[in-house]
Parts: sequence; C-alpha cells; structure tokens
Amino acid sequence: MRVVLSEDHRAQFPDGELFDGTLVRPFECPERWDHVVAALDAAGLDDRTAPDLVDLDRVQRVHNPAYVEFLADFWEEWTASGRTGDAIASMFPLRGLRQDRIPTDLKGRLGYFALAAETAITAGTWRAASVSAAIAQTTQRLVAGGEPVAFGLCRPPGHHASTDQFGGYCFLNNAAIAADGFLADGAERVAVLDVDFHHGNGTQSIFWERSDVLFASLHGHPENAFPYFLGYADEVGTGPGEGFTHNYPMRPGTAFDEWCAALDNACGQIADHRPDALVVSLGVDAFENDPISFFSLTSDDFTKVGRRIGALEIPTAYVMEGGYAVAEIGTNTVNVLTGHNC
Ligand code: OKP
Ligand code: ZN
Repeated sequence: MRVVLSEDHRAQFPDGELFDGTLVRPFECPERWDHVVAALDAAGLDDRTAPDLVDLDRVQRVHNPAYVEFLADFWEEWTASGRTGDAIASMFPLRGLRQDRIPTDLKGRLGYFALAAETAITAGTWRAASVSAAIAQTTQRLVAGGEPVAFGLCRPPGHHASTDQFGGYCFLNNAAIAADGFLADGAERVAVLDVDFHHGNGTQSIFWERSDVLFASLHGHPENAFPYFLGYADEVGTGPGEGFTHNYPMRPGTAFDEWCAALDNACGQIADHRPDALVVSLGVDAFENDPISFFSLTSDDFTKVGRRIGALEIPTAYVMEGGYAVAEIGTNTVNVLTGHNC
C-alpha cells in the first residue's frame, strides 16, 4: 500500500489548547504522526511517497478563496501588529449577529473564520495545513491513477473544516479535497466514509446539497460530543443532496457490536451509491482509551473495520483524521490499513 507523508506536519503545534479553563498541551500533537510511522514500519508498510506541491486551484473548489487567503496570510499580519503569542479566537458571528461582514480588525477576522476556540493559528499553521491538503491530493491522485488503496498520513486533520471555517484542530478539509479531486479527475460518484469519533461537520456541510458525493459518518452523539451542533440522524442533505448524507450518532459507552452495525449500514448505503472512489476519514479516536472520546473499540476491532471497508472493493483513499491515545494511534491506524487488504 502506498503511503503519502511529510515531516512538514511538525510546523503545526500550538503552545496550548484551551481546555477546562487552562492552556494544556494540545491533544493534537506531532508525536501522533511518529507513532503512526513507527507502526507502519513495524507492519512493513514502507512504500512511502512525498506529496506533490499543493494544488491551490483544487483547494479553492472546496474552500472559499477569501478563507484560503486568510489562512495563508494571517500569521504575518498577526505578528506585524506586534503580537507574539498564538492566535486564538474568542468572538464569533453567532445568533443575532451579522454574518455578512468580515471585520478588518485581526481578532474580528480570526473570529469570523473560526468554528471553535481550542484551535490556535501559529507560525507554522499554513505550512502544515497546506502540506496536509497536498498529502490528501497526492493520495487521491495515486488512487485515481490505479492504486486500489492508498493512505495519506495527514496532519493536521481536516474533517471539521468547512468551506470557510477552521476549528477542531482542522484548517483545510483533506477528505473533501480528496473527494472533490476524484470528481475533477472524472469520477461520476464518490463516497466519503467518516469513522472518526467526531462528526465530520465540515465535510457534511461541503457536500450537503450534492448528490454526486455521498457522506456517511459514525460519531459521538452531538448532544454529548464535539462538535455539538451538527451530526443528528435527521440530517440527510437538502435539494439535490437529499438522501446523500447519512449520520450515525451514538451514545457514550458504545462498543463495537453497535458501532459495527452502524458501519454495516453505512457500507450498504455506500455500495448502493455505486461510487467510483471512496475516501475514508480515518480517525481512530473511537478507541476505548482515547482521552477525549467515549466509544470502546479495541485495537483488534480496528482490523475488522478495515476488513469491512475493504470488502466494498472500491478504490479507496484513506486520510488520517483524529486519534489521541498517542501510544496506540499507530497500532489502531495500521490495523485498519492491514485489515483492508485481508
Ligand atoms: C478533532 B478530530 C474535548 C474538546 C475537544 C476538539 C476536538 C476535535 C477533534 N473536551 N475539542 O475529529 O479528531
Ligand atoms: Zn475525532
């Protein structure tokens, strides 16, 4: 299996994550990547490829150009204004406020494009986020070119990023960029399967009105889990997209039997869609010991997840999303990938 990766991910590592009233060491940390690489090594998955340069025209088919420009330029403006610390949003265009005006003030602009306050913009954010998107693009291109399956070790993750919002550790929506890339390369239908513990609100919103990209997500119930304000079962898409979004919210303590039944349903819907390609948002934070999640999948369960996805026999691009049990993220991720081929 081809694996696409880059050391440039290290550029994104904020000094702190706003958590329970203090700044803690970010859960989304560079060692996550090291543990995945170590597990890939141990499993003999050593067919490594560096990403091509990011294709910004394609990124802008998914993301608002003003948002991309914001991400690319913000840090320079932030430091030019005399600030030295990471940029954390604290005011957002919420209920009752105008959403049709972008402030010129830097904190106003930051809040306009932010979804949540736990995710800081740092000196290396654009570097890491754009390379992460490039990894998704290269992974997609390998699969479009005939590889039956490939893995993009994206970091930072992407599935919470919408067309013009960052948050939940995400800046550019790697999975959506890959899915759209398949369409740009001639696919008629694509599916995105999101098995990360958290709902892929960004991916859902990007494809909400479209019938060519089916989106299915298994996640912690929004009444109980981040991102809280999307991911209910009654969200099915709208207009031409109606019936092409499928949500499986599940409650705290959900174990593999129930989770796997949802996966089976989602896989049936994906098969019925007859996609030319599949993108998997591969988070492994449904793991029993994940520090910020509440499902109880075991490491062995992840092998079965890969086997079920592989049984679809659809050309598949896996892109890394979450997983914060750092010591086990590698095993769990590689178990999915090796399960896919057996
Ligand atoms: C990103 B991905 C926990 C707060 C969690 C952000 C979670 C982002 C997860 N108390 N805040 O989907 O793995
Ligand atoms: Zn997650």
